[in-house]
Amino acid sequence: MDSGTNPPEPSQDTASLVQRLAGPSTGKAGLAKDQTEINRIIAEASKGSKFYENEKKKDKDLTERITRVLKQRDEALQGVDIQMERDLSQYIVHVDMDAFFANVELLYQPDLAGKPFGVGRGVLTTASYEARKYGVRSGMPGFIAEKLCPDLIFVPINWDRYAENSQKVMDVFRRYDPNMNAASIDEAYLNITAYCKDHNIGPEECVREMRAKVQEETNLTASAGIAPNKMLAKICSDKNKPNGQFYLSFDRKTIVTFMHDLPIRKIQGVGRVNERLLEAVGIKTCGDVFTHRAMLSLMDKQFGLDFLLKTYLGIASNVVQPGQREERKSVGSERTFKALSSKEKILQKLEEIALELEGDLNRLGFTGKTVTLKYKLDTYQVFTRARSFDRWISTKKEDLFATGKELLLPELPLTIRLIGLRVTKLKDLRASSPSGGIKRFFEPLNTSAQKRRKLLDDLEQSADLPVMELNQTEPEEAMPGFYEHDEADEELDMVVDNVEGEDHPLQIHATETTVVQTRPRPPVSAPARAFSSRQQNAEASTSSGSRGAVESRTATTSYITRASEAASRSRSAEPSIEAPLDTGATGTLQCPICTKTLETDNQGLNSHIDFCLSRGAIMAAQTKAKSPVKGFKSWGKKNSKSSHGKRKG
Ligand code: TTP
Ligand code: MG
Repeated sequence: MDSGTNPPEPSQDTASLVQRLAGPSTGKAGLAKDQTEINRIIAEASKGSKFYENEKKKDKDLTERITRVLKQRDEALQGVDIQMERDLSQYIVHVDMDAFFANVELLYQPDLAGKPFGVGRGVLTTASYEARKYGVRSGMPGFIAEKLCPDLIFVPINWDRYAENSQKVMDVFRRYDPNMNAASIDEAYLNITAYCKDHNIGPEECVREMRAKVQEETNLTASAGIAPNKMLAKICSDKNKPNGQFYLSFDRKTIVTFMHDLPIRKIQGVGRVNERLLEAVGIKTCGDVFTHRAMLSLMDKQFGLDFLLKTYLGIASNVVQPGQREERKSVGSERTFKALSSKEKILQKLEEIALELEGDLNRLGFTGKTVTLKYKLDTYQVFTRARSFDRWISTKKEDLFATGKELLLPELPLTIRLIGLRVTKLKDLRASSPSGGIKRFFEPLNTSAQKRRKLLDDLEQSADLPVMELNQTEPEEAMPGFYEHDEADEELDMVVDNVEGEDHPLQIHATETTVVQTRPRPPVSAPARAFSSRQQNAEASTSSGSRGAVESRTATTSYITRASEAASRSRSAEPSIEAPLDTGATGTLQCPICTKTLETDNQGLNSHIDFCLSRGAIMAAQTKAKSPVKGFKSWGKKNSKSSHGKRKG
């Protein structure tokens, strides 16, 4: 450093040092406005002293630290650390059967070919691709599907057929990867790296061959995605549906480009709730995550920067393995019915649930420490009451019923439309048995779609479930903080609401097979009716009860919020679409639900219909005109019945 009288040339380094030497009180009141010259004089006067040298060192250390922090910040925001996790060495495949239940039905009823049909009654499990052109889709209540496509043929569910064909399909998949992960009845993840190496073929050829084998052996078509990880493979399997495959090049640039314009909703774990939340902060596509990375880093807790950056970069797990029993977090059973107020009838339902739960716990080989009672009021608010024990509970119906009753009685009188019991804090009673001895079971885990499948299965009261093992497909990482409301519940509500009759003719039993999410639920609201102060603790409050038990209560109101939002939309004009919609072609299309005119293609229209078909919208429509739903009037004209299947009663 220059030791002459002239001040050193100002530079980034010296400027910070000069500032530092000026001391901590440079902001004091009454000082000259421009401190530059004063600071320079102080720096000059201090020069050469030990104090100066020490301050110089400290300034240098701080400057270096700042440089490191800035580098870390930049790397974090660019996802540099995350990029290190990118592994492009494995060929991961997601394969998904096309219109599975529908195409299986076609095997048995070939005259359905080319016709619009749906499988199911109250709620459709799936629809043929012809029916999809009208907006008819899985999870849609039959009465809505019929409005969208008056010629729709309703085919009853034949669960045994799907299970049998699923087994055949999975057997083919297993030849390509013995460790494949059967993610649901018609889809699986595979790692075909070893197979490709052993057979000296490329991944695309391998998958083409596998799909051809499936078709040869089952007469069913499958679509597949090939990518470096499960998330990407799943997105890709949808790209060329039906009967197609999509290969995503295994290079970073292609992957990031692929992700850039992808709607965030396409990501597993981002449902309607998270989609709306992200949209509210400007994130519609995965590319938007990068644009808003600074904001997201500030809101890490709410949005999960790591998950979103990985998503943006197309980084996810490439570990494919069969599902583990340990992943199970709960076993439960619930029933939806027409609203009930009578104590006797409610208790009768509870007893039935306890019996089903006993069966499920024994079948699956679990016990647990916590019993949770769930009920849904006629206002659609959902509450839970739980009791935890310091011992493994008895899985006998009488004991489960007794605990459920203990939790329920203080709540009465109530008017409820759903009651359920669930056991958590599980113990695997078969944990010590050799793996070959484990009775294989058919139990979709975790995702709401899978839950829905089981719900629908029960809804249709089909035969006992055949033996098959399905595995967890919940994304291994997900957005924290926000609870995706289970849309299956809404669909069932819709169906129950549409069943005429004074009594409760439709009773839906759903064996709960979900893995309880570890992410927190949304803020909860106070229950509609007055509770004691202990009970008013909306967030799973705890207090010691008798026998060392812990009680909790939660309430969710997402139904209500959404219903009121949707109800505020107007739908006065008459719909005008009668003909099937062209897939792919963009044009002016009118939404049959809200009657809005849209510049979109068939896919866009379907997404819009999905949105419009929120429970609230239907409820509002029903209130306006009991039957037929107002706004659907012009579609009610044709009413073709089919010999192939039943129409909703
Ligand atoms: P999906 O693979 O989601 O649908 P799909 O096979 O019918 O059609 P795609 O060509 O789009 O893959 O589901 C597989 C089967 O699971 C489906 O045929 C019926 C059943 N299912 C339900 O029962 N309820 C549901 O909500 C969904 C989504 C599927
Ligand atoms: Mg499918």
